[in-house]
Amino acid sequence: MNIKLYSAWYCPFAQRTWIALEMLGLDYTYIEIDPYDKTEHWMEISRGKGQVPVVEFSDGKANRVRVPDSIRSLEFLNDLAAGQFWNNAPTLRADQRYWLDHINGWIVPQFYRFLKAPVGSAQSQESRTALSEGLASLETATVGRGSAIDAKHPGMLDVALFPFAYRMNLLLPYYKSFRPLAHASSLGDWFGEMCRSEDVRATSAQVEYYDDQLLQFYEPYAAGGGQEDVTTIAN
Ligand SMILES: N[C@@H](CCC(=O)N[C@@H](CS)C(=O)NCC(=O)O)C(=O)O
Repeated sequence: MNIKLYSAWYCPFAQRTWIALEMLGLDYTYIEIDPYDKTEHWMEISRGKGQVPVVEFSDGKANRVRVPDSIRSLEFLNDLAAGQFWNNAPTLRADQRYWLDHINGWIVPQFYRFLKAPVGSAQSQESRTALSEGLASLETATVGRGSAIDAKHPGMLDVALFPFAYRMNLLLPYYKSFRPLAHASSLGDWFGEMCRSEDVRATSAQVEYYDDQLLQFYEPYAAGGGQEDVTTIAN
């Protein structure tokens, strides 16, 4: 079995897939790529999407596939390893899916909107409130329940949210003087525990001065630039 992860060290979407590979205990080769450089090779690997992550799989026989997209690759890897990322009960799984859409369609875009908005602007106020409310509803509805956020038994939602929670906690206090994850809260506890996970730490260990490098990478975003499609609200 051969698994390759095409990733970029700074990318939160790719970090989801990377954390999953570690948590599921799969052997893989990490390949660093610049997704913004649309070479013919990269467009072929990414099946025309041009975005990381992409998981490339081959079992050495007839079964091979390239899976672009963070959520689709998480699903694939979880299937491959017969993992426990989804709850087995249909009702709880449906609820997990609901909150996964909430993370992708609301929390993630509001985070980027807030990061990009000029301090003091209407968009800044609006996205800050939307982000805080989005996190609060996730926390109230899911922490401690079988459907969701649980750092002791990480699943789909923990893996999907963590890379963004990490960036929120690092970038927003620095660039926007705002700390969205309160320390004394269930989400704060969840975050602390996820940060201590060996599987999570394995995905930042390769880069020296990781936090400083991330702060530098996101400087253009904090000034209103960077990738645009990440701000699209989907629900
Ligand atoms: N919806 C995609 C988003 C992935 C994404 O936006 N990746 C960024 C890097 S963080 C990328 O590859 N950008 C290159 C581009 O858009 O040209 C996913 O969940 O995997």
